[in-house]
Amino acid sequence: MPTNLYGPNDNFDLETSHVLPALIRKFHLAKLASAGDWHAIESDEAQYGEIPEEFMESLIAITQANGHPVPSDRLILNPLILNPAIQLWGTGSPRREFLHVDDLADACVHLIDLGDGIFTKMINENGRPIVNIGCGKDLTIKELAGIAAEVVGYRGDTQWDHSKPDGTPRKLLDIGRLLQLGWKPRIALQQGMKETYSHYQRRVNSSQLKEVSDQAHTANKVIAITTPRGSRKSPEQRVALITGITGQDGAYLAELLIEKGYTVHGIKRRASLFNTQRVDHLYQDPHQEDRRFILHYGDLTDATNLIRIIQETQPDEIYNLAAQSHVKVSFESAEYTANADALGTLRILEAVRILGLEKKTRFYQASTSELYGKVREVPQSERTPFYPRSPYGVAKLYGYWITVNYREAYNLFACNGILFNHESPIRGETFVTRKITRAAARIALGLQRDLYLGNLDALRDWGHAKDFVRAQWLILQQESPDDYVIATGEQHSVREFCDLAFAELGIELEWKGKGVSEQGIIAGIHPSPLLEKYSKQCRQSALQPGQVLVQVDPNYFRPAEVETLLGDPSKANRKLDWQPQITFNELVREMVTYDVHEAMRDAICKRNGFDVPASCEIHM
Ligand code: NDP
Ligand code: GDR
Repeated sequence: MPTNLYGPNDNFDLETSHVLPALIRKFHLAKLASAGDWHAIESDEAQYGEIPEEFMESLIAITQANGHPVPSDRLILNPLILNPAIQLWGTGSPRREFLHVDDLADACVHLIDLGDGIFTKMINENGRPIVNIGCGKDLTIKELAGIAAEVVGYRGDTQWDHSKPDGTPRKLLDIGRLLQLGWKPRIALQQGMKETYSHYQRRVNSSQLKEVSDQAHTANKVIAITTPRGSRKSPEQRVALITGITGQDGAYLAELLIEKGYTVHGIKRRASLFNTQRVDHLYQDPHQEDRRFILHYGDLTDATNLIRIIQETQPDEIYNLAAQSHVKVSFESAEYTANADALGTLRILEAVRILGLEKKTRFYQASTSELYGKVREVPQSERTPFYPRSPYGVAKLYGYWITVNYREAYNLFACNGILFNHESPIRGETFVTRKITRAAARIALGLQRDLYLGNLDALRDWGHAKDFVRAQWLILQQESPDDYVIATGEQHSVREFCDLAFAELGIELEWKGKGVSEQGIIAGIHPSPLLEKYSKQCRQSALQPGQVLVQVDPNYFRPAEVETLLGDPSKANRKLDWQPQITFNELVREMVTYDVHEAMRDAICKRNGFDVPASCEIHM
């Protein structure tokens, strides 16, 4: 019964070999890469089989780190090549015993020579004529790697890839019987490995000679390189899939990608109404040829549907924007929020894996500043610990980590954008900014009496959604997958947002009272260029100083509040070259202007006798 064997003519194929020959070949190739000897690497590949893509990337990185050029057909813009270290599997802690094959042969001859008498005696003693053949000593895989590196002469870095399984912790045969029978191993491990390595090199060299003599073969030699990640298509050839395309970010992102030439597929939930207002301007008739905007019915809670859509569309980039995105609602629909926001993310990642698209498809996860919740430091960066404060935040925490996990476990190009609040004229009406700008416009035009809000002290880092979707795209265009904070680095309170929004309409607010009794009262009415534009069509409402416009309703408080959020976008500034282009004041002005248009339409209808029913939206 032999232990683990090694020796010349072992299997050196990196996908299927045992650990010892794998270590020899890995260190040998890494040594060649350190010396920039790509001719030898190619000969090695021809002799011992294709070098797996991941390992090839390490070789390219080692070559570059040592200041040597990489052959142009190998030059790939792959993010992983940034790591010039040899990856070894597992933790290195399992223990194994190794025996040189020549020792095995020697032991077998020794046993055969012993004659039948000895074996008959053995059977009589315990009925099992089995002799374990090993060297009787084990060592850790880490120690083995140390010997292999020394034997081969590789002096560069190695890293242990803990995502690969270790297997059985220890394997060591009891060779007491073999020793009793008078045989001892002869070949020390280091010596046996040296001999194995010499043999390994001789085989490559002889195949090299053969190669040189075969002119035709040399001229036509094609070495397979699998570099799906490195060779990216031009934007015009790319296909993107956006979940949550009917939402604020989905609409802006679809617009941006179509502008860049992408074909954009979007997943839309089935509803009894169209619910496509935000993307109607992108609509293309299904009968039109070469459509670049295509919607599919789907839902993040339906795995089979997601698999089918991803299979049909074969996306180069997936942007997972779909979510139950309202923090307050998540306290009321906590389970649904977890299903859509947490498991929904997992379902998409799994679909990519099931369909074998790990190398083709890049994945963006809409992570959020709500992960920081009860903030551990100010401002919050990629290194700030998370402390979510709502079922939404907790569900998104799962989404964040499963994205990181799939990146690490399956080498997926999967990234998190940790986005701070971003708003726009098409922001959902129940988020505080839009609630304020919409109410301000309607109050100014006499369509609404006042506005009820929750926590006026809440501080947020508010940016414009247009700037933020640009960051989402940039994150997927980098050489390597990573996570980024996207924020403006500027903070305002809900109260300040109100001041600015009403001021756009010539309404100066002052705040009186404390806590739930605080009120926003008209301190003065000033000319508003925005309203004056419409003065011919619609009379400005008769607002008076002293009138209460904003009040606090505790129903809008959250069971657990995120009081303050302020992002540190320096990594995105540096690595993505991303900066917001729209200021806070411009954002508020754009939102108020849009809502004045909307309110004006209602006001004109009302004045001309048409019904303008109030929205039934449950206010949050
Ligand atoms: P919206 O609420 O405007 O849009 C959410 C989108 O997700 C909508 O298209 C919605 O469809 C869709 N959706 C919801 N549930 C499901 C489901 N079960 N299956 C399929 N689609 C679903 O969000 P935003 O555009 O503002 O945000 C986009 C993403 O970014 C979200 O994941 C959000 O959590 C996250 N985020 C947003 C920030 C912000 O400030 N805006 C900041 C940080 C993160 P429907 O139209 O049918 O409702
Ligand atoms: P947020 O956005 O919870 O930060 O989540 P929202 O606009 O709902 O609240 C911002 C802050 O304002 C306070 N607030 C009110 N909020 C609402 N909605 N309605 C009110 O009347 C009101 N009064 C005060 C809130 O308490 C809160 O402190 C948004 C969503 O887009 C998430 O999907 C996203 O992940 C985060 O931003 C970053």
